[in-house]
Amino acid sequence: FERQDGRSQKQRLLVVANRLPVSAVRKGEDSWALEVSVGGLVSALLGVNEFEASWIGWSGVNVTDEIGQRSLTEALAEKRCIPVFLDQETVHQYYNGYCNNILWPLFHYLPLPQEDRLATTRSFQSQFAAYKKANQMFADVVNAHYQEGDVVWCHDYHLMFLPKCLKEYNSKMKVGWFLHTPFPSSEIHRTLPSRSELLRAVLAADLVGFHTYDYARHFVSACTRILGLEGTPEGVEDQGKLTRVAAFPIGIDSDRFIRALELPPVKYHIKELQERFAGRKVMLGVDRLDMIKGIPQKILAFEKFLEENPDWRDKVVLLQIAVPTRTDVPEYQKLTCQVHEIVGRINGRFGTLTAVPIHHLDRSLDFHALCALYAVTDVALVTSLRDGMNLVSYEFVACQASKKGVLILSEFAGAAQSLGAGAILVNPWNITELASSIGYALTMCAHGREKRHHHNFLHVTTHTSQEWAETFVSELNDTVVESQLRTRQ
Ligand code: ADQ
Repeated sequence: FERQDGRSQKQRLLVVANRLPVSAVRKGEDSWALEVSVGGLVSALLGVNEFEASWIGWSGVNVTDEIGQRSLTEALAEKRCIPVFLDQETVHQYYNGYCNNILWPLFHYLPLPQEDRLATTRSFQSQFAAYKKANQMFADVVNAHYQEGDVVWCHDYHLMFLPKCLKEYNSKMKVGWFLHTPFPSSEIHRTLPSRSELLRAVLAADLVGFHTYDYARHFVSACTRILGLEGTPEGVEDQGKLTRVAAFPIGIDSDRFIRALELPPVKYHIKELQERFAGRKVMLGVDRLDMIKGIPQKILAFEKFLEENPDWRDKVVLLQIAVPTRTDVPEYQKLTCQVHEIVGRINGRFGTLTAVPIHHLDRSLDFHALCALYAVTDVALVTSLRDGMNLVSYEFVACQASKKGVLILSEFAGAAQSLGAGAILVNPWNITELASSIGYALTMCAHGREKRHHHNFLHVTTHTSQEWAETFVSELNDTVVESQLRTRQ
């Protein structure tokens, strides 16, 4: 990267996301243990080293004392992380309330039940106020660390207000915003009471990015229909100011997965798993335990498959790894119970004294164990009801160079647009179709599997997270130049 002053050095990048890529656990008054967190954004940005990047976000812990805040700030600095300290009430209203109860379901086309909606509407104003307050707190920290020439990259639905707050501080700051979830149809978005304010806040950014062209189109439609602005092929125009809107499909650091398969601990895990499940086909689901991931639908389809295909009952096993998230939210607790109940019923129906058809783990796996699981899998099941992209499908493909297993993929995941030709696409709401896809995948001939795998592997290894980040940042740099040119004209 060539800086404007002619010095050639890495671009300074401030990545701002709700959560830092590490979780902190307090070990003493001034000592902390830091652990890398699980999640799509973290996985995507782990391999990006093209920039001199610092990460700004909430540490996930409530630290009110000065010693704690100072020592955590120092500990995080070693990981190039800068904390935003949010008080408990703000977290409750902003994060649990506005982000997770309103924006997350709505952006995934999941309206809340009517009675919850009424309760939500009553507390809506206070949650939205907390949302804006929290975004302002993020902006304060960004502004304190910003140096001229930096690029600020805001992430996700938690921080839709941030571009506006940052531009109010400094209109010359280069600000990009990227959404990791789908952006829903404008007809869904328009049900949001704060629809206009949120759209205007995002439009303060210089560049707005989405995983797919469809999400970008929905956003532009929302701006034209709700705000009455003009949509152009480049984005959205408001009184001569253009906000660029485009699709930047995310990827993974595929080399990291491919290299991991050669490591002794991963090889050891692979051997163990092969011995453990010898004579059975392995099906795999890896998800955060979230209603958007379609885990009950996946397991019910597997049950239907076993019901209709008794010959397969002792020849196939489904490993479902579901890392719990948002465990304090009642809907998520209900989902966990529901999944446990279905798994228990199926294992009761089809299990034997020596084997059960479903192994369900409520936890996260370390990277090596995850790679080994991907490598021994015959069929991966990604059945999201909606998903911005879905990186699990990419990770599975990266680890399948020798096995060439089959990917069953929801047509409602963004990944369906990139891996669709190499996967079996399904509507996860249609349990019958899903069950027959399982049979199709398990019996697919080697040639069919190879062809599909080749298509997907090529995509996953050429559309990486590095490329995603570089493309976004370089477009952001260009966009600013363009808008400066516009002002001069
Ligand atoms: P997520 O909803 O978190 O991400 P996804 O893209 O599948 O979904 O990424 C999950 C990540 O967490 C993967 O890297 C996976 O390996 C890891 N993970 C999940 N369960 C795990 C487990 N049990 N053990 C260990 N690791 C686990 C959001 C959006 C997605 C979008 C990403 C990136 O919802 O649609 O693809 O951001 O933009």
